[in-house]
Amino acid sequence: MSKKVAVILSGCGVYDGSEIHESSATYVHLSRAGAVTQFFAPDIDQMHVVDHVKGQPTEEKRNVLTESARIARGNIKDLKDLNVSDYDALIIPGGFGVAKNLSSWAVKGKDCSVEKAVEVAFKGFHAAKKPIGLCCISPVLAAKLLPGCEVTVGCDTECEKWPYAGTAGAIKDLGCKHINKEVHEVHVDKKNKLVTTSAFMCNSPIHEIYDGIGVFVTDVMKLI
Ligand SMILES: *[C@@H]1O[C@H](CO)[C@@H](O)[C@H](O)[C@H]1NC(C)=O
Ligand SMILES: CC(=O)N[C@H]1CO[C@H](CO)[C@@H](O)[C@@H]1O
Repeated sequence: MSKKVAVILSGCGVYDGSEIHESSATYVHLSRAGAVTQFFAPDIDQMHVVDHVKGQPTEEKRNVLTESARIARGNIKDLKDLNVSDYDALIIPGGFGVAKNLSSWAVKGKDCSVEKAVEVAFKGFHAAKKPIGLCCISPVLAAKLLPGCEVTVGCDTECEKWPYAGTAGAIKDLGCKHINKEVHEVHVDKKNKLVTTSAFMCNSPIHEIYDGIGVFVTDVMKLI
C-alpha cells in the first residue's frame, strides 16, 4: 500500500504564500518515494497579496485555499477536513505564507498565534506519533506548538549565506533547541518524529535547495 502524505500549503508565491519551488520539490520527491500526496490549505483570506515584481503589497484580496490550488493542480482540500487517521505523515513547505497566513510570525515573532486548523492538524499528527516534516520558516510552527522540541532553520549566525539567521534565536527564546545544519542536511528530532531542513532560509543555488528537500522527504518517509 502506498504511503499517504498530507501537505499543507499557505498560498502561492514566496512573499505572501507557499514557496513554490519548495512545494514542488516536496511533491516531486514524495512521488519518487512512491507516496500519494494530498494537499490541504485553510479557507481564509491571505494577510495580504504581494506583487512579486515590485516586492510590494497590493490592494487585492486573495484566498489561501484558492491560491494554493494552483500549486496543487486542483488536488487540494480545505484544511478543516483533514482527518489524521487517513494519512501517514504531514509536511509543511516554507514561504512567507507560513508566517503570514498559517501563523502571525511575520508580525509578532515568538509571540505569534497559529491558525487554529494548522494547530489541530499539527497536534493530531504529533499525538498519533506520525512524522512531521517542516522546511524553511515552517519549523517556527513546531517551536511555537511544541516547546522543547529540536529543529533547524539552518545557521544561527547571520551572514550573506544565512540572511534569516535571527529566526534561530527566536526559536531558542521559545525554549527549543536549534541545531545548525547545512542546506543539504536535515535535523531529526526522534522523540517528536520531527524532520526539519533550512531550504530557502539559505542563500544557495536552487539545485541545492531541491536536493536538500530530497533528503528531507526521504527522512520523513523513513519515520513512517
Ligand atoms: C477519521 O477517519 C477514521 C478512519 O477512517 C474514521 O473512523 C473517523 O470517523 C474519521 N473522523 C472524522 C471526524 O471524520
Ligand atoms: C494565524 C494568522 O495570523 N492568520 C491570519 C492569516 O491572514 C488572515 C487575513 O489577514 C488573518 O485573518 C489570519 O488571522
